[in-house]
Amino acid sequence: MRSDESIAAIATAPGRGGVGVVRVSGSLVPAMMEKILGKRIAPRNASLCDFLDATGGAIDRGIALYFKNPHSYTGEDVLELQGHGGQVVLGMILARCIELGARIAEPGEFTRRAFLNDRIDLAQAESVADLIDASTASAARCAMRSLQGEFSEKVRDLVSALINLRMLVEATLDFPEEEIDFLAEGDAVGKLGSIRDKVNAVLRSAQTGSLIRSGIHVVFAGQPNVGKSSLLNRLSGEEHAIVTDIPGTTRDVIRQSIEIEGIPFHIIDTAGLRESEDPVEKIGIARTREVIERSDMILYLADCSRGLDEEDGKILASLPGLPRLIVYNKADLSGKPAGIEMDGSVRLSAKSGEGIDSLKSRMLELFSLHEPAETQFVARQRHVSALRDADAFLEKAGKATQAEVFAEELRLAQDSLSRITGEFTPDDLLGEIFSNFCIGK
Ligand SMILES: Nc1nc2c(ncn2[C@@H]2O[C@H](COP(=O)(O)OP(=O)(O)OP(=O)(O)O)[C@@H](O)[C@H]2O)c(=O)[nH]1
Ligand SMILES: [Mg+2]
Repeated sequence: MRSDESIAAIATAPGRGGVGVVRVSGSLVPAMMEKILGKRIAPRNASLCDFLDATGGAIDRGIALYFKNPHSYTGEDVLELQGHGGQVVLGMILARCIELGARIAEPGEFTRRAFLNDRIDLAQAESVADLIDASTASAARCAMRSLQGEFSEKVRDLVSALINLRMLVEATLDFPEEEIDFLAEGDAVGKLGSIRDKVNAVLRSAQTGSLIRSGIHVVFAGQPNVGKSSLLNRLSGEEHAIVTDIPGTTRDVIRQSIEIEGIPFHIIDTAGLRESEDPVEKIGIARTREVIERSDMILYLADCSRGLDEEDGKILASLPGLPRLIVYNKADLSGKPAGIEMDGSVRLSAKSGEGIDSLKSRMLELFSLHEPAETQFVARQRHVSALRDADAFLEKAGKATQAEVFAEELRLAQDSLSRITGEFTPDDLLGEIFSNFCIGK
């Protein structure tokens, strides 16, 4: 992948549409413009032009936009040709650009160039893809906030606080005889503590941001016949899962995505857990155990008239230590009111729908997602890990007894944070990040 090559791609989604866009970026753009449009057009003006083939015949007529470097998305010369949105005609325009020396862009290559030319940092570049992939309006708003740089700004604040502290400590290293006094006077330990608090606050936001981006995987577990599939159907509003009064009805893992106050939840209905001799049901139960391991939370369902019995106790003890919510179903049969209990469990009826709102509210509460959308930004697991690493280095710095060690841990913490915005990111990671983008972005 060479940055001195000009790249071209169809930027609009495949299919039919009123308008389709072919985008070109690179140093060949001015020369290409003369050939395709028959003239040079002024930057940042919409020009109605014929798009010409090699013989001078018109392929299409549309709007051409020229962005002169560095004032463009990629920071290079960019030409956008807005033609009619048909795959054949757009393919012909693209082929003409290739004929004139551009090559087909790789996925995310326009955004990668924007990053390499310092138009945006890495967290912002990732939020471009997150905005395109957002599955709820909240996720889109949060991605937009990251794209505007809110998350990057928080990270940069942390980095500059660390740099200040490092300067203080490194000055101490230059005057070793004054070591103790210098650190004490400058309150290095106090400053370290306040930076750690800030790192942890950003970490919590990033964890939430990562859940908003990718959604929360909730697995329904419980004994057979307690109403797991009925609850899935109730929450999704459709009859996805088969419901019968025969215990052991569900065998395959059934997945359905829903939205609660803008947060995506991926609900997974599973085979009821019990000792079974039925070979098919046994496979279903093994699969249940596997998906539980990979989920973010367990919603454990029990029959409200029975409560948690000995068998439930055994099953619960065997489940991994994820956030869990106990739900007592079939409230309609028990005569007890639906709602949230003192211990945080929820009583509801999948059949009548009573108590479903309480359930949704508890699901949000479990992840502190009650008022997320207005201040939140999106984040990725990669960012969460980088913040955790930074915190671990700061913790080690706090235990250091020598100024050299203290300074080194601070440096490592700073490097971890810089991975988020991309000042310190290996090439193969960049390759992986951008390869998940769509073509033309
Ligand atoms: N009265 C009442 N019946 C319910 C309620 N929820 C489920 N049922 C009934 O309970 C039975 C079992 O429901 P399912 O949803 O299939 O239960 P399940 O937990 O998925 O069962 P398995 O797939 O066998 O593990 C069915 O006859 C449902 O109609 C409820 O809230 N009230
Ligand atoms: Mg079921």
